[in-house]
This record gives sequence, structure tokens and C-alpha cells, in this order.
Amino acid sequence: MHTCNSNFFLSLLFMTLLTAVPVRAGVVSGTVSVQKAKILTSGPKSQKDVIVFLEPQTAGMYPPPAGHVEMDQKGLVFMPHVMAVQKGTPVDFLNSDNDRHNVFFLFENTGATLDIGTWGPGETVTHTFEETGPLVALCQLHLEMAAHILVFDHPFYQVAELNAQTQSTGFKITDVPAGRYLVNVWHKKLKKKGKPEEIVVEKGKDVQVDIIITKSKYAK
Ligand SMILES: [Cu+2]
Repeated sequence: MHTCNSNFFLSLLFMTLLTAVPVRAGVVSGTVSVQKAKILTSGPKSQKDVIVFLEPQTAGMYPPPAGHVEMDQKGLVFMPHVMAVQKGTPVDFLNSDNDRHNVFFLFENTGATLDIGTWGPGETVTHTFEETGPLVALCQLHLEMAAHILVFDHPFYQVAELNAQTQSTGFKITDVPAGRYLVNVWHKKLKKKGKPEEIVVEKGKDVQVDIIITKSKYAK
């Protein structure tokens, strides 16, 4: 009798949990494929990273998630080489080399630069971006070092890696509130073919978008 009762209460609890979590959001998923170009997918000059992102067409406030993200400098290379981060999220810039490193930013939309300092092995400097847009992170001491950072004011983005053989990748952006969005993509060398896709996300639904990236001259 006792076991029977607790089973009953467990299933009651389960039912309550199921109904207490309404599905308010949808999913945007699909593919990114390279066309009329061939990208390097290995080595320090790798172009394997793409960032798929949405541009909300209705105003919304999306507080950054708790916690920090990290970018390391190791073997004279920024890791990761491509990063997407939400405005207001602290980024820890580590130094895992035996050399001193510097970090300065070049903001691509404005041409502005910001030097956050030079520091030694094992030290970390934290910076929080308060402006959106693409920027390049560079090191004054090692001119060959560079990383690309995109700062968004929402969490609807994903960094994905193009496959060497297929020259394509899949992506899936979840927990997207119902509404209108443009779907866009960033790549170091290639551009999205055609204008950003306009989509409508509905609760509980998956919107499928297949994106082509190509050389600028084919992108129009
Ligand atoms: Cu350096």
C-alpha cells in the first residue's frame, strides 16, 4: 500500500512538472555549405569556423548568462580562433605560454582600438565587451597572432565547424522565443549568398534554414 501511494504521488509530481513547463520557444536549425570556394580546415590559418546568428526583429532584453568565457594564448595562438559572446559576459584572457602576451582589440564597425594590457605566463586579464559587433583580437608582441570575436546583445548564435570533406556543417539554435528574425552567418573569408533569410519562429516548431557561403563576387 505504501509503495502504491508513493508511485501515485510520483506520477502526480511528474504530470505537474510536465504541465508547468510551457513550450514558449522554437528552434532554428539547418546547414551552412561552402560554394565555389575551398576553405582550409586545419592549421593556424584554418577557416573552418562559421558563426550562425539570428537578428531579432522585435525588441527584447536578453540578460547575459552567468559565468565567464575564456580565450587562451597558447603556442603563440589565440584559442579559440573564433569566438561568439554575449555583451556583458566577462571574457578571461589567459596566458598559457612562457612568453609575455598583449591583447588589443580592433573594432571593425568603428575602427576603434582598445589595448587591455600586456601580461606574463599564468596571468589572466578579464574584459567585458559592452558594444556589439565584430572585432579582431591581436597581440602587439606577436604580430602573427589574431582571433575573431563577435559580440551579440542576445544569445541566438552558434559557432560551428565546417567539415574538410563536405565543406559544410549543421547548426541548431534552441530556445528561440516566438517572433521574427533574420538568419545570418559570419565567416572570416566568405560571405553569405543572398540577403539574410527572414523567418518566423513559432513555439514548439523547428525552422529549417540552409545557408550558402561563397566568395564576395558570387555572394550577391
Ligand atoms: Cu603574444
